[in-house]
Amino acid sequence: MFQSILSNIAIILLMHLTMTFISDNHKKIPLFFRKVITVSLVSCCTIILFYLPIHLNENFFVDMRFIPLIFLAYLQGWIAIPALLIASAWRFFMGGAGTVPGIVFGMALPTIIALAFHPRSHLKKHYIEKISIVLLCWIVCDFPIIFIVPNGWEIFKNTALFRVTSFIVTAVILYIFIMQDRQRRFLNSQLEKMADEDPLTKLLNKRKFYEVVEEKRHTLKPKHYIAMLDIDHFKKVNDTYGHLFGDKILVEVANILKKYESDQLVTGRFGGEEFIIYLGETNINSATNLLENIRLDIKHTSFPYKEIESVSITISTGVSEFKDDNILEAVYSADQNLYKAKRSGRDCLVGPVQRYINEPSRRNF
Ligand code: GH3
Ligand code: MG
Repeated sequence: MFQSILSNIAIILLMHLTMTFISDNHKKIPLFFRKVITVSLVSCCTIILFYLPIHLNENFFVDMRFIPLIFLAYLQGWIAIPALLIASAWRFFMGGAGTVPGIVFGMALPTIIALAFHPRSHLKKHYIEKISIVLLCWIVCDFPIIFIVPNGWEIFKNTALFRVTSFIVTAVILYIFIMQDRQRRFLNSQLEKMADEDPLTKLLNKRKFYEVVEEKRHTLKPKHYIAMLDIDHFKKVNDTYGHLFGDKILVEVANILKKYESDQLVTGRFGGEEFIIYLGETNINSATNLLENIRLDIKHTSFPYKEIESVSITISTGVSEFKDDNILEAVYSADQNLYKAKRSGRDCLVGPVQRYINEPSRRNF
């Protein structure tokens, strides 16, 4: 009997390991296929359990078939229904004396109970409630033995403690594994974010920006441009209004840049008050027009300071085109053009065709 229980647990944990692998690779698998794989895994696991019976006496055997189904129903909701239908159909075609009770009490009712509790599954510390669900499922599954099987009360009485213990121990182990896994995935995603994102503006940092651009430049529009944007006289903003207000402006500027993000426009924080943009465009004119829109958008945005004053800033932009060369060379050329923009009075854009635009800013620092 112990061997059978352990083999049931092993199959359930194998299912969990496979699910973990799918979740770890969720970015590579489209959502629809992930759902299909989940349903297939849970129904397969349930079906395999039919073939690993736990004998309660010579003629009567059970298994832990409802565990995969109730976990799926409790944690993921309605997706458990197709898994239940597949497993039920399989059990039906297997035939035998216990077919209907095996489907109704062994799988369908426990799955419905778990589904009813699904909206509460996000409540983390309600352990008593979670154990009660397993207990309730066990009662629904095993109680009918008393009435259906000859000598049922004796069988139920002799096996109740052993059955309930095995269900609860299996459910607790599985739940701990699932929660630990979720925690690990959450921490991994946080780490990934921290490694890729600038913590203040939430734009891509320099390293991730280069990585994304290297991927994009081989797939997108025929021409590729890099723009460096630098806030004019930002030191004076800090000196006048304080660094915290300076930070607020950096965040707001980043939010303006994010509005323009698309498949062919990637933004990042280069460092300090410098931002970097990649554009996949058809020609320099469309790239320049877009960058000019961004420059004017920032220029015409007011940043309220303590509700008593409205501060405006300007930016200077340097643009370069990059072809098959190293991205760092394109960044270098854009930076050179940015210095030209600064030297020619700021609040303007300098590109590969030496286009200068200069307008009086609302407030000059
Ligand atoms: P220019 O028009 O020539 O670019 O003048 P500038 O004052 O903007 O340039 P400068 O290089 O002299 O000064 C940049 C300032 O940006 C100095 C620094 O305090 C500020 N800065 C850099 N990073 C941050 C930041 O994360 N937060 C804040 N508040 N200020 C920053
Ligand atoms: Mg500056």
